[in-house]
Amino acid sequence: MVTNTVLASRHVDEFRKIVGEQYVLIDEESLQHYSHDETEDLHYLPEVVIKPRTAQEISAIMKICNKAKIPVTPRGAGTGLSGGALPHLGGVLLSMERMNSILEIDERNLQVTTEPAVITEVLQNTVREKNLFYPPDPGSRGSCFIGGNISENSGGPKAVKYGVVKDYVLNLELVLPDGEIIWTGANVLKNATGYNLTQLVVGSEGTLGIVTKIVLRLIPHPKHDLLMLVPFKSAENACAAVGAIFRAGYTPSALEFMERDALEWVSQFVSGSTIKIEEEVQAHLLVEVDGNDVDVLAKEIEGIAEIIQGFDCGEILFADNAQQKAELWKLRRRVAEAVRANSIYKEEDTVVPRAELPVLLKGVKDIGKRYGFHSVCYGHAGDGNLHVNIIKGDLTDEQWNGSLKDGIREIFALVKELGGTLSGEHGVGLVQKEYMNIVFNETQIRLMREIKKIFDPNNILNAGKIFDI
Ligand code: 2HG
Ligand code: ZN
Repeated sequence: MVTNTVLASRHVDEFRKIVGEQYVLIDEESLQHYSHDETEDLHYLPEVVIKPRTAQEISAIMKICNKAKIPVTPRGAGTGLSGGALPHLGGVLLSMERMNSILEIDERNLQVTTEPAVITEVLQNTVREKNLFYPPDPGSRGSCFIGGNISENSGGPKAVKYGVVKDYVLNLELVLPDGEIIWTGANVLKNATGYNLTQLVVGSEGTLGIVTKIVLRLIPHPKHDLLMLVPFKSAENACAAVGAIFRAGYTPSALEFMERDALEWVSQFVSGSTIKIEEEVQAHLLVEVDGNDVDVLAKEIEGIAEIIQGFDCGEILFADNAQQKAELWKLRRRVAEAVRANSIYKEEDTVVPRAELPVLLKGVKDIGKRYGFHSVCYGHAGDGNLHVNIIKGDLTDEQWNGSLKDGIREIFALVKELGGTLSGEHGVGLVQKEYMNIVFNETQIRLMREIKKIFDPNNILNAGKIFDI
C-alpha cells in the first residue's frame, strides 16, 4: 500500500476490527472508484476506503485518525459539484453508503428521522405515501444522499417557494473529529437556545463533523400543480420576466431558466424528447405553481402568463397531462448531465438578488466574449441562482488552465458587485476556494478558520476544503 500520509498497515488492521474486513477496501479498483465525484474531471486517490454502519463505528475510526492525524474525507453518493468529497490529501475515504435507513416518520409532529445515505428521492417518496412533503429537490435527487444535501445546503427547483435544506433541518447527530458523538439541537420548530450548532453544520461541507442522523421537518403535500414552458427570443428578457412575476404578487413553486443550448443539448441527450425549439428562441422559462385548489392555480398560472407576455415571449406550452409534465421536468433535471456529456466544462453556481439576473447574464456573456469562451447558462431563476457552465470547446489547455481563471474571477467580481455570492447550492469545496477572497475579507475567513479549529483542532476532517489548510 502506498501511503501519502501517516496511515500505516496497523491502522488498516484496526479499521478492519471496527467495521469488518469486507468494509475496508484498499484494492486499486475501489480506490479509483472513490477518487472522484461529479466535479469536473478531478481525481485523487484515497489510501483506504471505509464503509461504516453506525455512529459508534465512525467514532472509533475518528479516534484513531485524530490521534495519528490521518486525513479523513466523508462521502455521500459522490454527486457533488465542488469537490467536497474528493480525498485530495489521501488518507481515509469514509463512505456513508451503508447508513441508509429511514428511522422514523413522526406523523404526529410532521417530522422524519433518517440516516444520511438515504437517496433524497427515496425519502421524498416514502414520506409522500403519508401525504407529507420534503421539498428540497436537487437535480440529482434520484441518486444523491440526504446527508450530502445537508453538507452542501442543497436547493433545487422547489427552493423558490419552499426554501432550501437548511429550512427543513431541525437536529443532527454528529460525530466530531475527535470521535465524540453529539446532537446539535432539539426536534423543535422554534429554538432560541444558544448558538445554532445545527445550522452551523448545515452547509459546512463535511468539515466540522460527520452527520449520522438527521431530523427534518415535513409539510403537507400540495395536491395539485400546473406547469408551463415559455420560449423567449431574448434570454435577457426571460430573466427580466422573472422579477416581474414576483413583484406582481405570485410565488411559483418553480421558476427555472434554460438557455437555448441547455434545452437543446438535453433534448438530444434524453431519448424520445418531443419538445420542439423554434429557430429564433434563445431561452425558456419553466414555471410551476402548486397548491390544493386547481381553480386558484389555473388563475395563478394565467396571471403569470399575462405578465410574461409583456416580455415578448413566444407561444406558451401548457403541460396538460402528467406525462408531459414528467417529460419537461426530466429535461430540466438532466441538463447538468447533458452538458457534462457534451464537453469538458467548469460549472459556476452564481447567485445574485433576483432582479439583477438580466445584468448577470449579460455580464457573463460579455466576459465570455472577451476571454473567448462559450457558456451554457441555466438554473433557478426565481432564486437568482444561475448555473454558468463554461464549455472547454476549442480552448487550448493553456487557456483553460490559465487565462480562463481571470475570466471566472471577473464573473465573481460582477456577482459580488450585484450583491451576490459564489455559490447558491453547490458549495465551495475544493474548486471555488481560490475565489473566496472575492466575496470575503480576511476577518471573515479568519472567523471561519477559527470555527473549524474549535471543531477540528488537528485539522483532519475534510481539511483544505472551503479554505486552504
Ligand atoms: C441543477 O440545477 C443542479 O440541475 C445540477 O444544480 C446539480 O446534479 C445536480 O444536482
Ligand atoms: Zn441547481
